[in-house]
Amino acid sequence: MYPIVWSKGKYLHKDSLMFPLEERGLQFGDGVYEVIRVYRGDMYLLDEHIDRLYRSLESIRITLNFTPEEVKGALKNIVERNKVDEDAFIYLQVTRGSAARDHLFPENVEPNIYAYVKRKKRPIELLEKGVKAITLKDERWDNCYIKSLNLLPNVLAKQLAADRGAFEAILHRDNVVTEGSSSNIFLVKDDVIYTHPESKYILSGCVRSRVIHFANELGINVREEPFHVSDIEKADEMFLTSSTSEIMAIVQVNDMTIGEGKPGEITRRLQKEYEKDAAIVQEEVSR
Ligand code: DCS
Repeated sequence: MYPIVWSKGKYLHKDSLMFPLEERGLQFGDGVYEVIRVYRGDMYLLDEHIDRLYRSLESIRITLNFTPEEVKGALKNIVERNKVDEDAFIYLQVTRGSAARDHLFPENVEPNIYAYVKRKKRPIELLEKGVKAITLKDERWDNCYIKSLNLLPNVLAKQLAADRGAFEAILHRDNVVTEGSSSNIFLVKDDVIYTHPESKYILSGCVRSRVIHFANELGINVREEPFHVSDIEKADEMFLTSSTSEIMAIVQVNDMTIGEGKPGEITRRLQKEYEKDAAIVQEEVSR
């Protein structure tokens, strides 16, 4: 982790940032967060992430005492002050604040906010080869559009996937694929891309929206329509998207091979668009 972090208007050394035991994020998961990708020191899709942060905050009735511009400025400052010039991500978290433990909202308590930057290389090998996924019942609550700190079902799903040698768990409600444990899921059939529509059952991914934009630019048909677990066996291609995984082909689901077992044509075209859009320098990509 880079040493300079930002919290509540102050720039501090990471080891000097302290929160009391009675903190709403720690005790109730009463807060929201964002993970923002940084490529060679440039934040990618920053406005989209900050817009979503404020939507999440509004939906759980937290009023942040910083404007979106102030938060963006603070993030730019930690990138600059830490002289971040390589691939990294920013973790940004807001909670309802520090107060004696009580389920009710505390009065006159200001939210806790902090952000740090951490080095993270692109997952080049996985991007080139694709990953395996499993299907799993979506056991989360009904408000998955909120980027809430309550990630227990997501953590358990991701771990179960890893236990079975897979990278991601594809979640489904009544056999309708919603999203991954930490990604959005897409299926390609007959040159049409399908993904779950924006609704309260998925997190509206910043990369998801960008992929839909890329597909439109490339003249590839996108249908934001639900698809079923049973459609997976007929898929030509599948991929997942997230700020840390970018656009990653899913080449196996449970025991089924998807397409030819390697990233398909449409997935690769979208990956190229992503690299252009994020101004990823070419020598980093050995493809
Ligand atoms: N769905 C869920 C449940 C997620 O947790 C994420 C990202 C996404 C979709 C994709 O959203 P973005 O395209 O905006 O990243 N999860 C972040 C996380 O917790 N770690 O890395 C990314």
